[in-house]
Amino acid sequence: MKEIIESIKEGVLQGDREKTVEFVENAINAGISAEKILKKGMMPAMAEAGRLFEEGEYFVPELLVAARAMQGGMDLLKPLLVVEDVEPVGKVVLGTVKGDLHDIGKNLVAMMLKGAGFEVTDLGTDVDAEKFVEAVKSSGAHVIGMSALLTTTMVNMPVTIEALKTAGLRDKVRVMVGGAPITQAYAEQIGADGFAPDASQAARLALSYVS
Ligand code: B12
Repeated sequence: MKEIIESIKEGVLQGDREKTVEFVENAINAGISAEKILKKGMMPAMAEAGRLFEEGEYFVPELLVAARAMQGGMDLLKPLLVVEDVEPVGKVVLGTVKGDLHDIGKNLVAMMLKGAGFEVTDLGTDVDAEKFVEAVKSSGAHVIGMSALLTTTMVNMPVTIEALKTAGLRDKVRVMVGGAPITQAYAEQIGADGFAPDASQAARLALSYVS
């Protein structure tokens, strides 16, 4: 099993989408759980890509192909993590904030939320405050989740919270935030309801809002 997981890591780090997909298929066929493949294989690989980027060994193109390989593997895992055709436990509007194009973490959060039984409206990346507000209005969401990976874009989280207040929706929806630069302290500072450091804890947090 260790070898299969290592091969997945290599596939992502080399940005080889085809190989990554093949290795993930092998892992699934070998009976390794989707959660384990994600947590032990793909997520550490992306963290390693980040480290190599920080050290100047990887550049944006390497990150892009690694992200594409990761997405290829995630597409295979999605149906295994998501519960279909059950009454949703609640509705979540999710997006990466304005100016920010990072979506791997947000996509994982979406998967885990769906796996926990939520109906998720995924607004994608580069989502401005107005779009979040409109989606909350039209979907009647119980929870809104904002993701930011850049210190320059995390400041758009409080902008959305202000827009929710202006629209008279702040009391109707719980706001949770996450992404690499986000902390519990930052969540409190901007008046969000909660923060989670990873996708499984994000799902647990959202469940705590609807139970
Ligand atoms: C992959 C990547 C990219 C890819 C993104 C591809 C994609 N489709 O997402 C590309 C190449 C496009 C990219 C571009 C850029 N990037 Co970049 N990127 C990364 C990298 C290596 C990994 C991010 C990632 O996917 N991590 C894996 C996922 C699983 O983790 P995660 O996102 O943190 O998500 C988890 C949790 O945070 C949490 N979570 C996430 N969202 C949410 C939401 C909620 C509601 C909750 C509760 C929880 C939650 O759960 C997730 C799953 O467990 C990071 C380095 C790093 N260590 O983070 C840099 C990094 C974020 N990038 C960085 C930079 C500088 C850039 C660029 C500006 C580079 C450039 N010069 O062009 C551009 C900006 C583009 C833009 N406008 O957004 C910097 C940011 C520095 C900073 N402090 O602001 C980092 C930290 C690298 C570095 N050390 O310099 N990047």
